[in-house]
Amino acid sequence: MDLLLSHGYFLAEDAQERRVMKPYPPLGLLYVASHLKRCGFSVGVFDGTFRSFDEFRAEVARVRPSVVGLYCNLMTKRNVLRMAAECVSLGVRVVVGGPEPPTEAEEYLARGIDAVVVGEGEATLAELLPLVISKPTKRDWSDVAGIVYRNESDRVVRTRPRALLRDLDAQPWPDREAVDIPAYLEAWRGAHGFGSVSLTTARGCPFTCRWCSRSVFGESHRRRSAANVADEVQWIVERYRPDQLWYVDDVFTIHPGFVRALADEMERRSLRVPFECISRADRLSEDAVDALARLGCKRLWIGSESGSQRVLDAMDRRVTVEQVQHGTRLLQARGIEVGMFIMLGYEAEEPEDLQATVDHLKVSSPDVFLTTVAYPIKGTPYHAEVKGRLRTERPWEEATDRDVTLAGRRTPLFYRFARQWMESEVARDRHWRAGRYLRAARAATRAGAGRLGMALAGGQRVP
Ligand code: B12
Ligand code: SF4
Repeated sequence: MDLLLSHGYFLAEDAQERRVMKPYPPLGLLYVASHLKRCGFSVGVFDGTFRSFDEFRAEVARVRPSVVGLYCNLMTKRNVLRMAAECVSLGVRVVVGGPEPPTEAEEYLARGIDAVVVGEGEATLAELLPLVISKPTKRDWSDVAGIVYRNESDRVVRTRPRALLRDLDAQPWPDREAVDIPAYLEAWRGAHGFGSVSLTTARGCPFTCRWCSRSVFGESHRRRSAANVADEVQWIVERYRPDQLWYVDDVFTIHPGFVRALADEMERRSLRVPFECISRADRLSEDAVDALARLGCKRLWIGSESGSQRVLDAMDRRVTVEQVQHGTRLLQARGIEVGMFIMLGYEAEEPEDLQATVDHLKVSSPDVFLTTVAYPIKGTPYHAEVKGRLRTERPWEEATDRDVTLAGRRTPLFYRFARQWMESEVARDRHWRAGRYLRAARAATRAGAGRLGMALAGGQRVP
């Protein structure tokens, strides 16, 4: 086998993800697999989602591929480094890609990894693989765009950037047959009563939110044609019979004309599959929302982030609180549920901004919202801004960007209380308005405890 592709996500090891139980296979890895197969390479996929690290080790020892290729994001870094070390000890070459490694390529190379792929993996691996396989020790890979590697003199070389794929329709669909999609659907159905399959209609986002990682696609935006997407949906439905889809696009309605064209194309084929997607409130015109409803959109997630315009502007979100509230009304009026992502703890956020967020959540009344505390991801403007204040006690191999704290920011304990207050206070308001007074009283108690905790922990700062 020329290449065994894998990733560092083992569901059994992740208590949080098991609670959520909404697993998807990594689409990017499957895109790389289908592209390379089409180029004539023999490619295997070890999908660790429902398997273990030991099974990965046994698979590599059994198959002895020429190269192992690992997808890595900030959460899976620890496992990916363990997997790479295992391959290196077995004498198997390792190449890594995905959003995380390019930002600290030298660290990965220092651990025996042969090359870090920067950006899209398809064309780069097709060029790099034959060199790694046939001339593993004669390392002059400087002609291969989009990699970082150590040359024969042990010098780290970063080659010129790889041009992005121009025609997404010309790419094969992700190689879903290389993984066990029915097992994913079963996991979903066991936990939620319905099963979901993911796909994407586009790559990249041209917006510039300061905390968002765009290490793979930069600020590009390219999309597939509506007919090509509808062909894939039709195939997924016939092959796997999912109950819903998830379009993983960064901003699904970025181009309202596309959503309209996709709705027309699907109607022509009498295809209507419920789905979830993510978008921005400023890309939700009446027209776009009509098309979403025609397509069968069940829930749209908005990156609302904050109810304070000051904080949104500091994030460079380029959206107003009113746009979020207006978009939410439009969607709910068409029977589409709204989910919101809320971020606490961004730079310069004060308790009055948190209050503004609670007020905003009460006014807009999303069907569901998820809170997270801001963490600076390497390679983003936010990370560059606060770099000097990052603190972590773990060695590089073990620390993810989520383990760092920020000197001068309120403590993690404060944000634990703030999330409790925010979630309970919004729940209290909702129960009260629905006449569920007992539940409102219980939520009020939890909200009060959160408020008290915030007051007690609010004076402390991370040293
Ligand atoms: C869908 C998604 C999820 C889903 C599903 C993940 C999955 N298994 O597919 C869920 C909700 C579970 C998720 C969770 C998280 N996610 Co997420 N997610 C995404 C999202 C929106 C789309 C991923 C995708 O399919 N992209 C499309 C494919 C085509 O792109 P790609 O995966 O990058 O693949 C290309 C290249 O990376 C490369 N490549 C891929 N694999 C390989 C392998 C090799 C060997 C090589 C050489 C190259 C290569 O080639 C591919 C094709 O060109 C991205 C944003 C984005 N636009 O990519 C964020 C993103 C990947 N997520 C991110 C984050 C932070 C998370 C979480 C940590 C959030 C959290 N909960 O705290 C968790 C981590 C969970 C985990 N244990 O892994 C960040 C990663 C940042 C970073 N530096 O690591 C991103 C980039 C969002 C962002 N802009 O900040 N996520
Ligand atoms: S957060 Fe969303 S809109 Fe902002 S840059 Fe990232 S993908 Fe684009």
